[in-house]
Amino acid sequence: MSQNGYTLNPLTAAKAGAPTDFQFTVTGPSGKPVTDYQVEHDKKLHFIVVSRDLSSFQHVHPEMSADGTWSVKIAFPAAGTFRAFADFTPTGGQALTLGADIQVAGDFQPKPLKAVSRTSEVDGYTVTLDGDLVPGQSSKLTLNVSKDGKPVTDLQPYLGAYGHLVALRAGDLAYLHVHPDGAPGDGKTRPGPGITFYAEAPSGGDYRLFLDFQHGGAVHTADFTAKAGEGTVAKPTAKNDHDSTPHGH
Ligand SMILES: [Cu+2]
Repeated sequence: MSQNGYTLNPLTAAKAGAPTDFQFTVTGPSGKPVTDYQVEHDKKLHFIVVSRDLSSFQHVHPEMSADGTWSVKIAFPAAGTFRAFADFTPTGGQALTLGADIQVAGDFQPKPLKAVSRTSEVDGYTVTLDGDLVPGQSSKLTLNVSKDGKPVTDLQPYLGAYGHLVALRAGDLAYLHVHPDGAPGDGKTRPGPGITFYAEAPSGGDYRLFLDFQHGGAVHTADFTAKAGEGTVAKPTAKNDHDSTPHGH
């Protein structure tokens, strides 16, 4: 929750159920709330709230008042522990992602992690995942969007991109660094069906991927569970009988 002198401070006691006004500040090295931010992907601050069991995901854009207090309507769907991530760049500083846990009182029934899958169905769309997370290095992931069996080729720009991907490690919710490949209007990035990213998985293991994309005037969120290391083939340690077979590196 603290890095480079910047700290995320939740101010609201969260409750399960109806949307509530959730407030927080980001304090800077001076100890005062930060009020000057650089715009990244059309917004000064991106706020991501997930349940610790990774079954619930929200990506929202709070409004800041003049004193640096951020507010956003959030519904916590059930009791449990949630993690909030604030993704921002203070003016003149480095990009930061700060995280804080939010406790929501009540009976808590953790859900098991969704099974590993390359397909996600959301709002009548089918999204498939090509590519593999590779432990310890950047790897290319392409998400292909289709509807009614046809590739979607008129995705709408949302926050300066055709898609936004958030990737979290199951178990500790480590937040991965993800870069989009290209941007709308750059002359080479097409509005679907494929949306390409480069993601860095810090280790092997299970990850949850959440893709926000816009089509038909609405934002949709597809989710996947992916295993880092799956699909990579171990280097043979000895000469074998299949030297003509290419290995998947
Ligand atoms: Cu955002």
